[in-house]
Amino acid sequence: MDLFTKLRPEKQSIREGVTLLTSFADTDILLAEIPVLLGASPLRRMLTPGGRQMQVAMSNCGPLGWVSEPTGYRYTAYDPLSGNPWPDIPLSFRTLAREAAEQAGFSGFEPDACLINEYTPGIRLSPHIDQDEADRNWPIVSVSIGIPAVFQLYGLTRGGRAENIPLYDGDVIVFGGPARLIYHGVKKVERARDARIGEKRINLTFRRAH
Ligand code: MD6
Ligand code: FE
Repeated sequence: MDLFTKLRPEKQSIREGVTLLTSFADTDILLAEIPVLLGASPLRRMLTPGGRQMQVAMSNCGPLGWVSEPTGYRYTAYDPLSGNPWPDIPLSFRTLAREAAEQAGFSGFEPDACLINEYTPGIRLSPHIDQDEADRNWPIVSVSIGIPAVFQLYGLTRGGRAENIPLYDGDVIVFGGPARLIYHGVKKVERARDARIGEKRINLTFRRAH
């Protein structure tokens, strides 16, 4: 069974540099990898530079992983919890990221970092920009798994009114070009249940960090 038999992907341009690929990812395949990845590098709530604990639980796979610490944000080759390298990005993840980027007009995307975010109902992600990556010509490819969430898009400066984009299991957002440095966040997640993972949303963001 190929992608288009099981899924009905559709491409929407949200604004210049932001492409939404609905129902693009076969999340059963992605979910099969998650326990192995999180077994090696468990989810944890990192500390912000302000010294607070983040609500969203995070981990990484790939040659590099994004970490937040009281000293700042950075990409590391080693999981600070274990001292081991982050687990490899599974082939199915890399293929998905490359194909999604291609659909959005970014050819040859080879991520070296994949941040894994986990939300439970009531959790939100405050507006931020992703600017810890060396080459911002590459997009970020973001994959939603499990219960829905509302992604909020702002502008190039903090504040203002958000454009709300509902994201469902299998949806992929590609975020690059003139939109690479726009503020975005995730609204408080509503209570819902996914048959496979329960009251959870998992988000994968693929990046070219170095
Ligand atoms: C999330 N996503 O959807 C959080 N960042 O859980 C992000 O922060 C994000 O989706 C940059 C590009 C795409 C994203
Ligand atoms: Fe982000």
